[in-house]
Amino acid sequence: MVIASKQIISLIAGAATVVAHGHVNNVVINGVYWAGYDPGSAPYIPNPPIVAGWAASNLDNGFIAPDAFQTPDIICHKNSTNAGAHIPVKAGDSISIQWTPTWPESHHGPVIDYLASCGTSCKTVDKTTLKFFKVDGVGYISGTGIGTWAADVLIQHNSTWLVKIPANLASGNYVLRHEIIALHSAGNLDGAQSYPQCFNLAVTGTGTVQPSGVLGTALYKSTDPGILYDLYGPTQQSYLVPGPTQYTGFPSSVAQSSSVATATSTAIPG
Ligand SMILES: *[C@@H]1O[C@H](CO)[C@@H](O)[C@H](O)[C@H]1NC(C)=O
Ligand SMILES: *[C@@H]1O[C@H](CO)[C@@H](O)[C@H](O)[C@H]1NC(C)=O
Ligand SMILES: [Cu+2]
Repeated sequence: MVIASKQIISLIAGAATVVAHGHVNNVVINGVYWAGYDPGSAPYIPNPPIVAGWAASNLDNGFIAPDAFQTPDIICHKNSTNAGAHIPVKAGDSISIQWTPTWPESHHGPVIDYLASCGTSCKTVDKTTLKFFKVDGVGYISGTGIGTWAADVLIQHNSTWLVKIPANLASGNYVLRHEIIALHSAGNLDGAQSYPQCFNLAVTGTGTVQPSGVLGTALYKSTDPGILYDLYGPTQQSYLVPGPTQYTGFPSSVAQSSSVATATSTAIPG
């Protein structure tokens, strides 16, 4: 009985902390809603839904700090494990990635999307072998003072970010690594906050491009100019989105808009 009541207490504590920061709740593709992994409930229920979002131990909706950027936690969040299902998507489709409401206004920073080929299966691929290439990366956008950042635009669009799967991307299985980096404390070494979230996609199409990428553990260093960055300084215009250079044959970010889901689907196991 003692153990049972402790479990209840930790469950309540877990639920209570889920208000801060955030995680991706769902994606919407062509009006269809696909659930993500819910770190606030999945660990506590016997048979959590099999979703395309990777499982991770970010129970507090927290972040990866720069001192862990060379560890596997930066790949798809803390102790992440492969999603057991995937979402079919056509090259050229846009994916509306919706975070839990509401991304905190103080957490200005870039929004970055990567893809990595899984080869045969994203369900079984070893995450430490995934090589990520950048699909888009938006940082400072406009305005004086702190100005408007990609994360602010995400808030303006119902906590969603629209990413386009390049039309010329080769078909195959990919992990989509979507990430917000919050810069409110990034002026201090180890002060930036990375919130990576991964989804498995099966991309169909006639494209042929499959850029080479870099390992997740090699994406960033704690001293990169886009990571160690004073958000309260005078030079936002010169902000450099961190990570490898984007493949030039891909469109960069697309115009943002919120997506309204008109149907719901469940991810395909495997
Ligand atoms: C991740 O796994 C390690 C090793 O099992 C464990 O010590 C640590 O507490 C885990 N982290 C979280 C956030 O659950
Ligand atoms: C914002 O997202 C929520 C959750 O998906 C949805 O219920 C609501 O209709 C959306 N609002 C707008 C204005 O799109
Ligand atoms: Cu936060």
